[in-house]
This record gives sequence, structure tokens and C-alpha cells, in this order.
Amino acid sequence: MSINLRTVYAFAREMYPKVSTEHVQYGTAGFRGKAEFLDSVMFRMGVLATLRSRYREGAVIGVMITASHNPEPDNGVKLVDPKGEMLEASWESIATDLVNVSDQELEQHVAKIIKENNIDVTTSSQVFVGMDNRYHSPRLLKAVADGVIALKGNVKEYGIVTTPMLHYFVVAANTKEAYGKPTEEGYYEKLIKAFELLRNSRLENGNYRNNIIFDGANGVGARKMLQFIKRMKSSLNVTVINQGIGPGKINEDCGADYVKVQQRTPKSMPEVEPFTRCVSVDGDADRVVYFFTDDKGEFHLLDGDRIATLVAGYLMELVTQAEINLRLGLVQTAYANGASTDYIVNELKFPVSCVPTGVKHLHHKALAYDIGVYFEANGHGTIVFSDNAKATIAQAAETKESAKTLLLLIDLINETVGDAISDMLLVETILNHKGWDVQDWISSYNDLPNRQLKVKVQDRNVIETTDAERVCVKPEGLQTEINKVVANYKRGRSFVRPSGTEDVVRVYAEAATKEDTDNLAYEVGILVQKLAGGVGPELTKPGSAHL
Ligand code: 16G
Ligand code: MG
Repeated sequence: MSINLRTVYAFAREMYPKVSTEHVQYGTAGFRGKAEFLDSVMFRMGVLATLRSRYREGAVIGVMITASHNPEPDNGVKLVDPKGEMLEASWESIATDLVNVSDQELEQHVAKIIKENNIDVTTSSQVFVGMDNRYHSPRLLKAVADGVIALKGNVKEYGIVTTPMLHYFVVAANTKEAYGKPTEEGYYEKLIKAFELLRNSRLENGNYRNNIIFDGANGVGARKMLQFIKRMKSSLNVTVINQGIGPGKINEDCGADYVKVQQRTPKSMPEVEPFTRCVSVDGDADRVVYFFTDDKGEFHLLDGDRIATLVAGYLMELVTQAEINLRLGLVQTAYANGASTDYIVNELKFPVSCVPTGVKHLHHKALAYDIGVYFEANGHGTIVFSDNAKATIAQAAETKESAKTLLLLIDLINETVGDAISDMLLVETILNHKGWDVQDWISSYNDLPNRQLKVKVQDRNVIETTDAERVCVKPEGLQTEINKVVANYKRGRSFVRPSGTEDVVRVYAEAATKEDTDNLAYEVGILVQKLAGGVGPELTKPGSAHL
């Protein structure tokens, strides 16, 4: 097979011309922005995915079109590597350069990538593409597919799928189906079979009730949940809200990000009994948080930290009962609530590590354990099992019930990336086995009040951090000032970091009381405005009339 790089240029010029010269960067979750500027980015990512597949000797590479929890007018794209991981870091800059060259430079630039990476363009390549249900996603999917075709690659379009489903398809295909069948049906089958075996027809147990409200954020997760319901033998009664069929927009006043950041129920929440278990997922269903309202009407959140502690504690129990020797570990980020970390270290006696924000950092670190549990507070996370763990568990399952349970859990968990639906089924399984309702779950420890702020600055990259983003090294002096402020608050902790997905600096604060937390976040926010080139109006003081 011979390819003609002229075709790439011709496609780009005629169909996907670059309409903006603004520099864009492959960030923590790929490229993201307003959909109308993304056609040329998508086309070029199709080209890059094909090259990457050839570079990886024909392994399947995934391309997911989604802007996750962003508002509906945004879209985005990210590449999935052969083992289901995020694109290797050294290729992120290749992606950035490729997207920023002009149409005229494109042909030469592609030739340069081929040469520098010794890519044999005569070999075959496979790219899987999926998209969320934004109205502009089909247009952008075609652009990706054309990018693959321009380089004579093979493209398989999965249509509307969740991000974790696409990761699953990539891994299933690359493991020659050892991980599962690379089809939508194969995915449902694998998860539902494991879930139903784990329920073992005991649908309710102790305080655990078999009903849940599922907020689909008007995104793809809602659609897929409806497919799950059709296929599940009423093993769980799920009521789906924000299904995306009404006037509601993706992530607008609903979904995991809204519920977590605003710390309130989705706006369209129906009247439900106090203490009803509810879950929210984000627009592409790779994050999940739980919540409920108590009998006084007060909102309670059970976020990624809660899920992590529940899962870690349960896995530890099973491993102990199975009398097997495996290295367990939990990976968090600086956003993890201090109370959760204390609980894990002091009560569960589970090893914990902290890494910078972004799935690739957590996933990578989790692979260092036999059973690595990772979760971001925002609800993104999963569990990875080493080959050694799988073999040890399989052997123990011959005699031990708890090891059999572990084997089924491995099938239920989407190890390739955080999967809101799989994670939810996992939490439901654990709560059912323990006989817990949300009150039992939330009472394992008390979260410290926490608050996040966004601060606009001239250039967010003036902020540099170290120690898993917990210490700010630039601009000079900022950390010293933060330390002074934090010292005034009981159980105070605060850090600042440039966002990887928005043009802002993020401030996180936690302290013993809500009032203290608000004040601490405000004081640190002001420090960022003063010392890191703040723009826009000064932050509003907590408790003032404008709040
Ligand atoms: C992206 C990351 C997520 C992280 C978030 C932080 C992936 C797939 N997603 O959504 O893990 O929590 O960015 O956003 O890595 P921020 O940098 O704007 O705070
Ligand atoms: Mg997401």
C-alpha cells in the first residue's frame, strides 16, 4: 500500500481548513473547545491516530469525541492507546504541533512525524472512533474518519458510546477478545452477567434497598443506562432522569460535575423519599457521584473519595478472607478530602499515594500495585488488577468464596478507565453485600467542608506546582503567603493550580467549618489575584450581599 501525503493536504484545504490560528494544546483530556473551531483538529487527530496505530505495529488506537462535563456547545477529542490508557505523554506534544501547523505546512509536517518516528506507512492500521450525543459530534466524527481514510487507514465507527465503552472496545480488540467482545452488546453482557451473579438473586439485604435514581446529565450515559435496564433482569430498579430527550442540555444544571461542585441536587430532581440513593454521571459517563437528601431536606454528597474508601475497604476484606498475599494501594489527588485520607490511613490501614490531577497520573500509579484503586474526588476512577493478582485470585477461587467474589468483581470493573456505570454497579454490589443504605455509608467518616474557586489571571501558566500540586513554587512568595493564611484555620488546607481544561487558576480549600472554608478559599483566591496577575473583578467576600 502506498500513501500520498498530497491527499492529506487536499482534504485539509478543501474540507477541513484551519479556521483559527489560536494556539491550542493537547491537555489532560485532549483538545477541547467550541465545536465550530474543531473540524480541522478532528481531521488531524484522525491522521495522527492512524500514524500511531502504525507506530504501534497495527494495534487499535481509539479516538473519542466528547467534551465530557463541559457545556453543550463545546466538544473535544482524545486518543486512546492500545492498552486503554491515555495517549503517551511524548505524543501529546506531537499532537499539539500537528494541530497548530497551517494547512500549507501540513503535508511536510506529517512527513516529518513519519520520518522522526520511523513509521512504516505501508503497514495496516486500525482506528476505533466513538462520540457522545452532542449535536455536532456526528459532523466531527466524519472529520476524524476522513483523517484516517486520507492515510489509507481502517476506521471503525461505533457511533454514540460512552468514553469508557470506547476504551473497553480498544482493549477488547487488542487482547484478541481476552478482555471481552469489542461490541456494544459484548460490553453489556460482560458487566450485567458479573453484576447478576454477584447479586445472586438476593436483591435486598439489611438496610439496602434495590432502587436508585440515575441522573444521566442529558448525556450518553442516560441512553446507555436505558440499554442496561432493558437487559437487566430487574436486578436493580433504576429510574433515569435527565435522559436527554427533553429540552434539557448536556450537563446543564445536572450531572456529576454540577452536583459535586454546586453541592446540590440536579435542578430537575423529582420528589423522592428522604435517603433515596441517587447517582449523577457526567456527559460522557466516565464520572459518577452519589447523593441523597435527608429527612430535613439537607443535601449530602458521596463523591469519588467515598467510593474509593468503600471499594478499598471491601477489597481488603475479601483479600484477607481469601488468605492471599497481594499489594493493595489507593491513589488520590490533592483534591481528596483530608478526612478521607485520614480514614484510609488510620482506620483501613491502606497504603495511599497522591499524584497530580488527571487520569493518566492516577492510572499509572495504580499499576504499581497488585490491586490499585484510584479515584479523583470528582468521581473519576477505577481499579486495576495486575496479572499476578488475577492469577493468585483465580487459584484461590478454587477453594475460597471470597476469591470467587473477587473474580466476579474483576469482570464487573472496567479496568481500562473510570466508568460511571460500571462503578455504580460496583458500589451497588458492595452496599448490597454489606446491607448498607446511604446513612450507613456516609457515617464511616465525616467529610471536612471544602470549597473550590476559579480565579482568572492573565496567564495561568505563571503558576507552577510540585509535590502532586500541593505546593506552589511559582510565582515566588505565593506559597509562603498561602501557608500564613492556612495556619489561621483549624484543619485548614489549601492549594492552587492552573486548570488543564479551562483558562483559570483553581483554588481548593478545606477547614473544620463551612464558614472557615469559605473564608480560607476567599483569602487564598485574593492572594492569587494579587501575586499571579489576576484580571477581572475582585473576588466577592463570603457573607457579603453579592453572594
Ligand atoms: C480532565 C481529566 C480529569 C481531571 C480534570 C481536571 C482525564 C481523562 N480527565 O477532565 O481527570 O480531573 O481534567 O480539570 O484525564 P482541571 O485541570 O480543569 O481542573
Ligand atoms: Mg467525563
